[in-house]
Amino acid sequence: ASHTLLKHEGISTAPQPTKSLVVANGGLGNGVGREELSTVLKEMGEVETLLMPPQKPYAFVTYRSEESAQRAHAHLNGQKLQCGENSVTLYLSYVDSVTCEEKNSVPLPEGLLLVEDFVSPEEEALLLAAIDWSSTNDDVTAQKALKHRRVKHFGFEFRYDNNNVDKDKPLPAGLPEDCLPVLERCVRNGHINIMPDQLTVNQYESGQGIPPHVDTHSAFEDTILSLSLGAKTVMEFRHPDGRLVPVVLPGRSLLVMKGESRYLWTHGITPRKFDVVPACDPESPAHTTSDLGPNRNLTLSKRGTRTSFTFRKIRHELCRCAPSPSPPSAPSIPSCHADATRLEEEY
Ligand code: AKG
Repeated sequence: ASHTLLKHEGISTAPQPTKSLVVANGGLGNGVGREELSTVLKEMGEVETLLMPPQKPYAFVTYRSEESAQRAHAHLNGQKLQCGENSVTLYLSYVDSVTCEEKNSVPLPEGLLLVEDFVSPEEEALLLAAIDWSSTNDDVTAQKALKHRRVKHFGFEFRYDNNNVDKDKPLPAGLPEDCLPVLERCVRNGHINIMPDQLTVNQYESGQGIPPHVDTHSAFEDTILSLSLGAKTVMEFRHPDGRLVPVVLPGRSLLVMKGESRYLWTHGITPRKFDVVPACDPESPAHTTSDLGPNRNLTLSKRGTRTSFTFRKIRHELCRCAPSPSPPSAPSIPSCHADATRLEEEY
């Protein structure tokens, strides 16, 4: 294990006992949750820090005393740890220092804003109750069960076959009345300067998601609002140059996409049952899971049912966005000239 850690991860282990250990196979990237690992480590003594770098198969633990570290080494090395349905064998080695490659904090894409607690729990309940998923009014709201979620549309149907809206065919159902106070607040607070007239409600069960896409430039105006209700999820923003910014969307938060975040970056939700999110730290809320100082604690968060309300304003004139500044080697950038921007099959 020591050889592999050095060769593949650049972690050199110490020949003598120290207070810190690397726990090979005990990482988030191996499906090990913070709670489970922390529980067994704490049984060996007082834990000072537990670092779980994202996507890595290992974790680092530092004990208050060397005796505790020795106890952990003696009792946990080679032991199995059960994490849900997953069983892993832990291998522990001493390290002189805990070096977690420090990444600079990743800024949100230009034009992206996340407003936490934008609606109250009462408003959330009201909005969720306003959506009737029983299939009796399928036609009115163009309800569809897609491959990885179900959707309903109000105002205008968004069509996934041509990634567009039929602007001359409004749906019989306008936006639900319960949305109005929320939308008025959006206008009042300057998140959008005109009332939206189109709403897509997406409902995702655990394990579901939405392919990365840019909302069709010619179909909608600049600002797109997405209200998250129910369980939190992680939405991934990708720049054509390869940058990836995963953004945690807590329940009752409002995501405002304008400018580059709306026109250039794709957004999508990977279908999976767990997300890597910052461990609860009320003192330093973090929205991007790439925002990893060496002391950023991460954990696995089990997904539940999430319902999002995406509000948009239909565009009646040509989109005037600037051509995308793509390097020749970059993947094709969604632009007005390449409006079909869903990159994966929806059905
Ligand atoms: C869409 O419907 O096009 C979305 O991007 C939905 C986003 C969300 O679920 O927040």
